[in-house]
Amino acid sequence: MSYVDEVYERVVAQNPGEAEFHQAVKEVLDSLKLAIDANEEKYRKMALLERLVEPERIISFRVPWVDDDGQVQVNKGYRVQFNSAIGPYKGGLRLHPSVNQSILKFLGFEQVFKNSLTGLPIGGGKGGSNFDPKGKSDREVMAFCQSFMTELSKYIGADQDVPAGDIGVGAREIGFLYGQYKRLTGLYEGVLTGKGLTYGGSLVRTQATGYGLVYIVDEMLKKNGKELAGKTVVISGSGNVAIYATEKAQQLGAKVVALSDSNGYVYDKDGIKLDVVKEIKEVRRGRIKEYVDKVPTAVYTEGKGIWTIPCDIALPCATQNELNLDDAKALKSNGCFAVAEGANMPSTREATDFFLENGMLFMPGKAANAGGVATSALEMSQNSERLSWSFEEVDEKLHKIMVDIFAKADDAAKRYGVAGNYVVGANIAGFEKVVDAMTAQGIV
Ligand code: NDP
Ligand code: 2IT
Repeated sequence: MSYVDEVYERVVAQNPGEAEFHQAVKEVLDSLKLAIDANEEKYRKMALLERLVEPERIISFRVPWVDDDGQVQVNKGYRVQFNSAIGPYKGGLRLHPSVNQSILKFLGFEQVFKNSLTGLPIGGGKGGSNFDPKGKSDREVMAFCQSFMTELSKYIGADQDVPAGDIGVGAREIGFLYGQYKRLTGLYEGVLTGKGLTYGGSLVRTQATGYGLVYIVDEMLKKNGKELAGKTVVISGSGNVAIYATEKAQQLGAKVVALSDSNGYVYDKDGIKLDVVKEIKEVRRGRIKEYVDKVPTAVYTEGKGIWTIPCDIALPCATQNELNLDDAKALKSNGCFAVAEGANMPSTREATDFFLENGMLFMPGKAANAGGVATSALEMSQNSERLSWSFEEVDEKLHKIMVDIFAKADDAAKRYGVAGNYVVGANIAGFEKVVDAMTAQGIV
C-alpha cells in the first residue's frame, strides 16, 4: 500500500467518528501523492505525514455562563493547535451549534496549508464552541466570551497563538474576547486579529476574505483568457465573507444575483443591493428573507437550492459541504464555468472531482479564502511595530498576496504535470514550505 494510503487508514482508525477531519485529510493526502512519491522513503523514515496529520495539541474545556433568565448554561470550548512549524498558531474561532472536535480539526488542518500559501510566518490552528449566538442578547454573548477567554487565555499569546473570527465571531465577539484577555493578563498585545480600529485592528481586515476571494478569481479568469466584468455570480451565505465578496465582485463589474443564509436564498435578477443586505445582516442581525421586504421584485425561496440559479461563476461562502455532486451538475448544466471557495471545504469531494473532470475552473478554499488570514498576519505586523497602515497600503498587499497564491498553485500544478488543477497545486505548494520547516527543526 502507498505511504499516503497507509497514513489515511491510520487517521480513520485512530480518529473514529471524525468524518469532516477524515474528508479534509483525504483530499490533501490524495493530492500530495505526486509530491510524496518522489520522496517516499525519506518521508516514511521521518514519519512526516504521521506528524503532519496529528495536531500538536488540542485543548478542550468547559464554558459556563449565565443567561438572561439567571439560568446557568454550559458549552464546550476548544482550541486545536495544529502546526507551528512556520509561525505561531493562527486561525479563527467558530461559534455555531454544529461545532465539535472533528470540525475544528478539519479547519485547523486546512489552516496549516492555507497559512503556508500566504507566504507569511503563521502556523495553523482553529477553535470555537458549540455556543449558538443566534437570538442571544449582547450581554449573553459577552458573558459567554468572557468565560471562554478565561480558559483560552492560558494557552494563547501574540507570539504563541493568535485567534480571530470565523462563523459567528465578528467585531462584537472579538471586542469582548480582547477586553477579557487584557483584563486577565495585563497585556495590551496583538493576541487576536479582527480587532476594532480604535484598539489595534487593521483596515481591510473586515473586507479581506471576500475581497481576496474575488482578487484570486479575477486573476484565475485573466490567466485563463476570461474576465470577471459582465459575468453573473451566485454567492451563498450572507455573512462576512459573502458580503465583501459581493462588494468586490460588483466593484469589478460583475453582477451578483443571489445570496443565502441557513433558512433559504434570495434571487434578485437586477443584482443584489448590498446596502439592503448590510442593513439586515450587519446592523439588525436579521434573516435574508427580509431582503424582499425592501426589494419586492426579488424572490425568496425557503430551503436549499441556490445552486440551481443560472450563473457564470459560483462562490460558496457559507459552510462546509454545502455544495454536493447534484449541485455541481446543476451549475455546469446551467453554464457555470468557474467555482471558487470563500468558505472552508464547502464543496464535497464528489463535487470537487466533478468540477475538475468537467474542465471547470476551480479554486479551493485554502487558496481562495486565504486573504482573511493573510490580512490578519498584516494586522499582527502592524501591532508589532505599533503602527497602522492606510487602507490602500493593506489592500495593495492583500491583492499582491492573492496574485502570488494563484501563481504558486498554478506553478506547482504545472511542475507536477497537472496544469490547471489548482487543488493539487495549492496543496503541494502549501505542503512544501511546511515540510521544509518541519524537516529543518528536527523530530518535534
Ligand atoms: P458568518 O458567521 O459571518 O456568516 C456565515 C454565513 O453562512 C451566514 O449567512 C450563515 O447563515 C451561513 N451558514 C453558516 N452555517 C450554515 C449552515 N450550517 N448551513 C447553511 N448556512 C450556514 O461567517 P463568515 O462569513 O466569516 O464565514 C463563512 C465561511 O467562510 C466559513 O466557512 C468560514 O470558515 C470561512 N472563512 C471565513 C473567514 C473570515 O475571515 N471570516 C476566512 C476564511 C474562511 P445563518 O446566519 O443562517 O447561520
Ligand atoms: O478560516 C480562516 O482562515 C479564518 N477564519 C480566518 C483566520 C484568521 O486568523 O484570520
